Formats: sequence, structure tokens, C-alpha cells
Amino acid sequence: MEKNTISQDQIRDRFSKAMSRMYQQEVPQYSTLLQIVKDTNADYLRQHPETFSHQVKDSELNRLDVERHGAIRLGTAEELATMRALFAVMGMSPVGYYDLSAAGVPVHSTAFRPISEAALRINPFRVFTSLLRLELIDNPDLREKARQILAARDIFSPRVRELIAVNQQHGGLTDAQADEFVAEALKTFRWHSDALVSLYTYNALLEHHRLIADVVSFKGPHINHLTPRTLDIDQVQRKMPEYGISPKEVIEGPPRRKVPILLRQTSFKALSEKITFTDSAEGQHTARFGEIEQRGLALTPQGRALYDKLLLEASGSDTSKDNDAHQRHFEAVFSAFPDDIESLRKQGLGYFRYALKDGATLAAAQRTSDTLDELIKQGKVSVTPIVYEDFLPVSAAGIFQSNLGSDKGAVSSGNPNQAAFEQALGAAVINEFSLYQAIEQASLNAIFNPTS
Ligand code: OOG
Ligand code: NI
Repeated sequence: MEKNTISQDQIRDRFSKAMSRMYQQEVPQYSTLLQIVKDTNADYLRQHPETFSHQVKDSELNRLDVERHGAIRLGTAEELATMRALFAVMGMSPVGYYDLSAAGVPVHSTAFRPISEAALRINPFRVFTSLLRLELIDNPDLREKARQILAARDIFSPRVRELIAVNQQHGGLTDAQADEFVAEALKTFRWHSDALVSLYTYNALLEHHRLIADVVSFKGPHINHLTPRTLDIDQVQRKMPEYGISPKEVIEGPPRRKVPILLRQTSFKALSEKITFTDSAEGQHTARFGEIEQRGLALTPQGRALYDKLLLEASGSDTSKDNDAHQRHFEAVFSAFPDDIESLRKQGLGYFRYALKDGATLAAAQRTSDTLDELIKQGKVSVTPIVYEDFLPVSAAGIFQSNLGSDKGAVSSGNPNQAAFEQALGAAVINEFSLYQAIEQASLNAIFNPTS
């Protein structure tokens, strides 16, 4: 690596902030949402001053302030592979595979995100990235038409391609190159009100599936939402209407709990925006929306299996469009999911970070992880939930659908095809469980093998 390169974390931090500024200008409701989240988080922290321990408070507060995720939808394997190289400049790797075809959405996805604890602490910016599955369009003429339109567009500026290559050759970018990279990369994500197709073609694509029209009709994969993280999503859901924003009916994911798990999400409806088509006809397109999230404990495979089982059970008999009723119903079903740290830990349902408390020392006989439970009981070791950094396919499908309109959605639902996705990506996706496991293990090593 050349000496004068700056860190990937810094480039990601600049990029995510530039993206947020751009989206605030493009979608003013997003600014309002940021303000509601900021106020709600401040209120929450006043009422719950113990939320972050003093050792990590400053970095956690900074993280909360900058934290957001976005989403894009790509059309071709080449776009996905180049996007991987673009995100790699900022230290973001593809984590997880999400099959949305099960929910009738003709895409499969991954999340590009930082993976080390240090990088996550600086700025955990993530982008949920979907690839259109043309093979799920069952009309052969339309499929071929979409393929040709996508093959002819280039969503990357020539300069960003050069800077990606410079990054690969030199193992990084200089400060000035990084600024130029951020500006050039941002172009790929901006909104275009002039379409790449005629109104006739747009309508034909729309007729098949709203999402296909959204991916194929435009010059680039506009960022379709940015999501700040709140500490109290129920409160933000309640406040949105006071600010003239109408939220989707129900909060997706697990119910409110003492120990939050995984991810809870809600969004506001997409805007209807004016589009000019290539034949000069004018029309409307709805794609861009706003979302908020609340994150909790990362679950182990057993914990996740229990979540999936209860989610299925709860969804089966939930026809409610009323959030209060929905939450009460989910709370009842999820009462089968332990809700205190000791049970979650002892039953192996979640991942935790362990640390020797200030001033605590271990006797020689305690230098083995067999004594972990004992040390926790003695108050020598602290236990903190590791935050879930990923997404949930059922919730994602709910977010997609609330913004696509459910009227037009007829695609043959395919099977998951991770191998095809990874071939398009040009790499394997990282298994998210392995990352949480490694963070937990590193915290145990720091206690029991401090020199290793
Ligand atoms: C992505 C929807 C998924 C989430 O938070 O689950 C997502 C999309 O609409 O493109 O962002
Ligand atoms: Ni999202």
C-alpha cells in the first residue's frame, strides 16, 4: 500500500455523508425523518442513560449519529461485479444472500457493509443491493427487450471506473482521489427524471412488475431509500403523522422487547415523481421512500430458527393492518422467545461481547473459558449484546411491497439461486453468522488468552 493513501473507513464515512446530503435535497421528507429520529434518540437517551456503558459511549453515539443504510436495484451481472469493486474501495464487502423471489419480488440480494468491529464503529454504512432476475419474467419478448436495454446502459462514470482501477493498483486512494471518487461514485446513485425508455415500454414493463420498470427504465440505480437508526421505533412510528409523513401500516420484524433482537423497520410511502420519457411523453414513477430501523441482538443459527418459527406462526393468523393490534399479537406469540440476557446467552440464542470489568482480575484457576458463567455471576465479566448488522428477507419483502403497490406483482416465484448470484458478483458472499461468532470469540480471547 502506498504511504499517502487514506483509510477505506474514511472514504466510506465521506461517501455515506455525501449520499445523505444528496438524498436530503432530493427527498425532503428524509430530512424531516432524520430530525424526528435525532429528537427521539435524544429523548430515549435522557430516559435511559445506561444505554451505552461509559467505555464505549462516545463511539456508540457517533456511530448512531452517522448510521444509515440504503438500497439499490441493479440490472446485470456486470453492474453487480463493478459495484462490488466500487464498494471495496470503501471497505464494504458482500455479506449474506437474500432470496426475495419467495415473496414474489423478482430479485436476489446481498448487503455490502464493513465487517470488522473497528470499521463498524467508525461508520457501519450498508447498502442492500438487489439484482434483477430476468429469468423470472415469463414473457420472452419483454424479457429480451429488458435485456437489450440493460446491456446498452453504463451506470458508472468513466472516471469512477478509472479510480476503482487506481485503487486496485495502488492498494488505496490519496485524499484528493478519495474526494473525487466520492463525487464520481455518487453520480451512479442519483435520481434521473428523464427515462431511458418510451412511455409505451415503461408501461409494458410496469404491467409485468413495478420493480422491473424501476430497474430497466432509468439511466442508473437511483438510491431508493436511506434509513437512519433509532433507539425507539414505536415512538418514531407514532410521531411521523404529526410531521405530515404517513408511515406504512405496521412495523416489520420482531415486537418490542426488553432485549431487542435483530431488526425492526418501518417506512413511509414512496413519492410519485414526474418523469419525461424518450418520446417526450410525461408520466409518474414511484420509487423513492424513507425508512427507519431499530437494531438489536444478533442471533445465532438456533436463535434465528426460533425467530423464523415464531414469525411464521404469528404471520399465519395476523390479518391486521392496525399496528397496535399487530404488535399485541406478535408480543403474545413472541413470549416464547426468552427476553433476558442470561437466558438468551445460556440457551445459545444470541451473540455477546464479553469483557473483564474495570479493576477485575482473574485468579490462575479462572483462566479458562469453562469458568465464564462463574465470572459473570461474580460480577467480574460484563456481557453486552452484539448488534445485528444485517437484514431480514421477510421484512425486506414487506418494505418492497409497501412501496411497489401490490396490484401488479405477477412473477413466477423462483427458487433461491445463491450460486448464480455469486457468479454474477464474481465472489462468494460472506456468511453473516461467522462474523458475529468471530467478534464474540475475539472478546473471549481477550479475557482468557490476553497475549495471543
Ligand atoms: C430494498 C428493500 C430491503 C430493507 O431495509 O430490508 C431493505 C429495496 O426496496 O430495494 O432495504
Ligand atoms: Ni431498507
